[in-house]
Amino acid sequence: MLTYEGLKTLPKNVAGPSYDVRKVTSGIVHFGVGNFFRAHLGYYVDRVLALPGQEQWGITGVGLRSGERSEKKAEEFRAQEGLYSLTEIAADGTTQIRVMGGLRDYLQAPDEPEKVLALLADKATKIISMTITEGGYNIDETTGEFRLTHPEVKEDLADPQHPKTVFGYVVEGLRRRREAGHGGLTVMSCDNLRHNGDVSRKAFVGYARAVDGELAQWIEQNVTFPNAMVDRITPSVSSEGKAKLNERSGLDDLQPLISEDFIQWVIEDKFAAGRPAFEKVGVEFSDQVSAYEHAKIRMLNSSHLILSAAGMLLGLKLVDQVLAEQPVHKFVDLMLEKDVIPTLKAPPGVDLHKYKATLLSRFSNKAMADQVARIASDATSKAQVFWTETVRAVLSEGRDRSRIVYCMALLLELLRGKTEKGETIKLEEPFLNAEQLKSAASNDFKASIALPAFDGWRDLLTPEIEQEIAQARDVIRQKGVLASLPV
Ligand code: CS2
Repeated sequence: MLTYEGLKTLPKNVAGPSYDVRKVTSGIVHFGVGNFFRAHLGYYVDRVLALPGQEQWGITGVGLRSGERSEKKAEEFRAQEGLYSLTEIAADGTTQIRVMGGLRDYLQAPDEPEKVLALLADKATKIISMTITEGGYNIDETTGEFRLTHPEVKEDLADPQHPKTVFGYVVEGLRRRREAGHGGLTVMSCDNLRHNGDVSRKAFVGYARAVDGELAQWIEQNVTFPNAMVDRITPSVSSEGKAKLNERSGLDDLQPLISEDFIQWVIEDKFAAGRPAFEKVGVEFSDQVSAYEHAKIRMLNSSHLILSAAGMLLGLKLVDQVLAEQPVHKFVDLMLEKDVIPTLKAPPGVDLHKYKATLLSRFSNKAMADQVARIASDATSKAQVFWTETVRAVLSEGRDRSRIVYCMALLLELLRGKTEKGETIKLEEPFLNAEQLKSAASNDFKASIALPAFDGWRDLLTPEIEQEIAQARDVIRQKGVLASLPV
């Protein structure tokens, strides 16, 4: 097992923290300690901690879920005193392995809620960060408002001092902070959302307003919500994957991690209570973040979703395998060239055609073995976040809509939950209820097109377009994905 003591005798091919991990204190509280967070914010924080005078920027992770899996994860983090190894893998298969030391504590909120709230209110906490997934912000795409009717939000609103949701925790923590006179801080979203900071503000202030109008106002005045674009492909790690990573590193790590060697973070420099010296470790500060966010989400994440829907139907497991299918490669390329790039504003100094080429080569990295199922999970929320702007632009500008119509049909087929060969797909759709899942699986086109996946552009769906989607879906069923792609 990986421990402080073990850091003294790491295998030769593994780099360890060059700073004294025990001197690091917690200045960041992070909700949602998944693999992406550990390979992205966790990576940057580890790099920052190696610089002088940064030891106050360690991270305390918070898990909100109860249950066996979450308990096990918490136990493993604690057993390893927050240490974990990251294997970065380049397209040619070369690797770099490093033990990360930024995660200084881990709290299981359902077991120790008061500890979490006290930490959020603590003067030393300067940043509350989160990776709570695209659908996790509880925003109604049609009205753009925070949903106060969500059952768990309703429960928190009925007893705001004993929260369960991230909104309840953060807002109650901020209430205590204000009462203690500890001032505001930064709430920093690390999720793939367009304007993730603005969306967070809407969500947290929306919740706060329902608790206490004055508190909501205090938050608006004292808390900042920087927008950011985050990027690093981080596959899931199965138990076999863990064994392989440990074999390669020579470590006995309970939570080893793999990612590509590419990493990018562009963020607004709006930190209410100070921040780590991120600019010294490769983070880009910009006041034009939205152009980066849009390019990344509309190009990388949107084509990822197409690849994963096609891959699931084809019964393929890995992203590089799907892209190796020529019609799929061609379709994604065409979609980016003809539908996305012409309707997208390039970030300063970025050539979108080159950006596209880099993405396609990142997706083809065999050594990563990135999973189709990972990306296809929560496709309903992802489509709303990743596809909306492109679909809206294509439909409202009267451009050739054959490809986006096909994408919608592909998504409907994925949500039906059957591969081309009729095998059952285990859907992971945490934001669909039983009735919606039933509609998705049915052959009832009207019921499936009513699913929230299409909410971002529902107002633009004419009966004619709906008919085209229904037809495209029939063609996928008759001919299969590869023969039906409009390329
Ligand atoms: C993926 C992302 O889950 C998904 O939908 O597209 O996790 C993707 O790997 C990251 O955003 C890359 O930065």
